[in-house]
Amino acid sequence: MRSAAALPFCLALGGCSTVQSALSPAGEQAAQIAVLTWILLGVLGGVLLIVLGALWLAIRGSDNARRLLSADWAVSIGGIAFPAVVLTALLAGGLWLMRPATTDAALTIEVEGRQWWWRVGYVLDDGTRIEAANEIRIPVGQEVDFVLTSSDVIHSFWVPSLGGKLDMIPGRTNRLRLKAERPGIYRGQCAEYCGGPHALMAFEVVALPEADFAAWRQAAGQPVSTVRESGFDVFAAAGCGSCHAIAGTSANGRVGPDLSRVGERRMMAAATMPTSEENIARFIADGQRHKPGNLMPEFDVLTDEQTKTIASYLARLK
Ligand code: HEC
Ligand SMILES: [Cu+2]
Repeated sequence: MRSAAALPFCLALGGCSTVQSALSPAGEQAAQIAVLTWILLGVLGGVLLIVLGALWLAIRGSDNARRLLSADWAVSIGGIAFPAVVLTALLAGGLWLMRPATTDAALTIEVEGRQWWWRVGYVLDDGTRIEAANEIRIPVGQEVDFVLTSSDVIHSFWVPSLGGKLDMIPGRTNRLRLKAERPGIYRGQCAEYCGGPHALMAFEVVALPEADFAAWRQAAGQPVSTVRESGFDVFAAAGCGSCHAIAGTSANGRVGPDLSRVGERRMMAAATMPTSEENIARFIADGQRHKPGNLMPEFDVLTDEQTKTIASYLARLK
């Protein structure tokens, strides 16, 4: 009996790992939410105790206590003034804690929710863009403005360790400011059911020390050097370029993730498996088994040799 009662607590504690937890904030915005959570829990816990105490008095208390409890002034204070003051204070405190930013952040990153992955576009100071997918790199200690859109249905962008969640609504542009206080990998996921493999629609935010981020940004602004290597012709002949783009080549499809630097991303297929030559080959030949319902057709018509050649080419794009 006792162990059965403990079960819900154990399940709840299972959510307290640090990669994806609103209770282990790694940034300013997430810290505000965590503070608000603890304040609400504390104040409302106190109110619950007071109410339970009054209830106990009303049932078990002496006649005197019960008469006191039902006096007009007790009802006015306890039933009207007290809730009005407490709720107003909580609302005001919450609004103040979560006040929106008034200045523009130094870095803007566009994220578009798609069934069932994330298009990522970095807008650089000189106006150029870096295209990516499913992995968002940000500099530690700097505020970043996320510009959130959707190309199909409603998705929701949520990185619990960094901040609140915000819906991505077709036809609308929403903005969310986040800042990571320490380097690390923070997991995010779609928080609005969007059909099919919605549960397999995650992503990672990689927070890099400022110098590392600057170096990556510099490198990522240029087409990768391996694009002329063998493998691209097989990729092109298979028709992959109609859905995928690789910077500096004739592949310029926009239906699927940009593959310009797919080999450098930690995870693929919306953070459902680590990026590797083997996993890329597996996804090409058997992607529907790995992620049922995803919008990339299986290419089981390719020979093993062709699949391997393409996978090895893509894995080297970094
Ligand atoms: C009809 C459009 C289409 C074609 C053709 C297509 N893909 Fe895709 N591809 C997609 C979509 C959509 C996804 C995203 C799947 C997901 O994660 O839900 C994807 C995902 C991928 C990924 C994972 C990328 C990442 O960063 O997560 C790789 C690798 C890939 N495709 C390689 C290929 C190769 C190689 C070919 C040719 C043999 C190909 N694709 C042909 C639509 C396509
Ligand atoms: Cu979703």
